[in-house]
Amino acid sequence: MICRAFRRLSPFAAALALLCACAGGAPERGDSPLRDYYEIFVGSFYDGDGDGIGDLQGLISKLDYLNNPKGKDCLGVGGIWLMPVMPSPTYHKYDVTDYYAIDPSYGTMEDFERLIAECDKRGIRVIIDLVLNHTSSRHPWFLAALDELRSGSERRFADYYNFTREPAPGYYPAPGGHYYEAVFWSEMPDLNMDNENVRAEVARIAEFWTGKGVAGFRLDAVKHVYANMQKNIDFWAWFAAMCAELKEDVFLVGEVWSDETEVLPYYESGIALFNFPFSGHDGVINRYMQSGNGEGLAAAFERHGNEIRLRNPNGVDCVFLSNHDTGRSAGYIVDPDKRKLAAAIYLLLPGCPFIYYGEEIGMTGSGADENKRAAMYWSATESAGMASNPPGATVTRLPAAAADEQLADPGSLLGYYRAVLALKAKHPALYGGEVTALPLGERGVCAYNAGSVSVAHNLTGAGADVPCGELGDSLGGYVSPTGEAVTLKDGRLYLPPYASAVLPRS
Ligand SMILES: [Ca+2]
Repeated sequence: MICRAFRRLSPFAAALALLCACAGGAPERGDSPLRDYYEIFVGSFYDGDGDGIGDLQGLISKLDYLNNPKGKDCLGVGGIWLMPVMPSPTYHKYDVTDYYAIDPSYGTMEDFERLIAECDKRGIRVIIDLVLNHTSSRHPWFLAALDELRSGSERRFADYYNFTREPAPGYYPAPGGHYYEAVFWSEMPDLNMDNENVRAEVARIAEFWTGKGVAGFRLDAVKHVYANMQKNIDFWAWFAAMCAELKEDVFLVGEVWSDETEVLPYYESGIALFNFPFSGHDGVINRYMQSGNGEGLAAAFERHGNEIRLRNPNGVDCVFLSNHDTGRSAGYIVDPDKRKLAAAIYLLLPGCPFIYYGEEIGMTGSGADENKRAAMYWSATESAGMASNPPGATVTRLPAAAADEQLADPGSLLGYYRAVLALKAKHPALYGGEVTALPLGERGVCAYNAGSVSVAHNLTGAGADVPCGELGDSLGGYVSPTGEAVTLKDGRLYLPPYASAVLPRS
């Protein structure tokens, strides 16, 4: 198993190794597929044409907020993940009716091409959501399949899906005494990936979008393609190898919404995985942060990284606090200083962190999914461009200040995100480093080495004074929620409450 994993390096890791070899050192962020990503629900982000639904034109007009060539008044991310943009009957679009088009409410393919070009100018890579486990029940393939079953004609599209003659859990009635598999919902019939024609369709879809200039894909429902884990891993290994042929440094990140024992094996496929076990209210980051156990957190980082590398030496950890299914962290982290600390903790962790839109300004949203996908709160005074909430959204507690106000305030949560990302950009080794915990004899301090740099966070509300021997002997920058300075003097590092520091190692 492990031998096979070593042969099967992730495609972008192979490209990264090449970059390192050419440059003779750590890769610059400008070339590396490893970067900070920002997850966007297009329908709630920014409305460019005034119909209340966010769209691609609107997103383009807000790209300078995400990153701009001058680095002025922007968050400073290097990549975006667009939740599904293909035509779909639902507001969330996780059930596709056409894999080769843009949903009309979001715009046109020309808008998408312009988005890619505008992102290129800003050094932003675009990955899009790819929903391959199932289609919409209104997809022409499924409609044709039902026709075939109804008429008893030769099966072509009926073999694109999983039809049986016996009822079973997760199966729904179809014509001619058949039942079809739909794991999530009756309107999301599961595709039959054992059918070579379906795999050929999948390959064509990947080729189409990489041809449009996307940097890669966020892969939906990774563990649901087959009921068997090994068959899933083999499928995604096939998919990753196929995509690497299309684009050498393609970035693929999969959703396995589960605990560590189920997430980690998928690294053998070569794709990156979202770090669900570290996310959310009950996740590793929040639990250790709330209990002030910095040493425990550093040990957890080291252990998780080691577990990933056992499956794939170049596996990439995609850590996050929240996503469109889980509710943002401001809903469970109340203390404003701890919100800032949480930001520093996940953004400075090696790999590719993902920021869910609105997380950076402290938006919340809980309960129904629609609440978690509410309109981005751009301004309290300027309503132009702000989208309507998705139909069905009920309660949305907005942050104390809107994005425009926070952009002008370095002391805001957004100001802190910008400072952390700017600090990280100065130390590109942080994107690819291997975490080694550095216990300093102070329980509240999370300290680790990541290649040629070290990171130290103070998880407590009291200042921490620690020996810096193992960390490094110079200060590469810091962030501090209280504004009090981090200092390094006479071999001791002083970290104010909830502050974080980066130290290059000579
Ligand atoms: Ca619109």
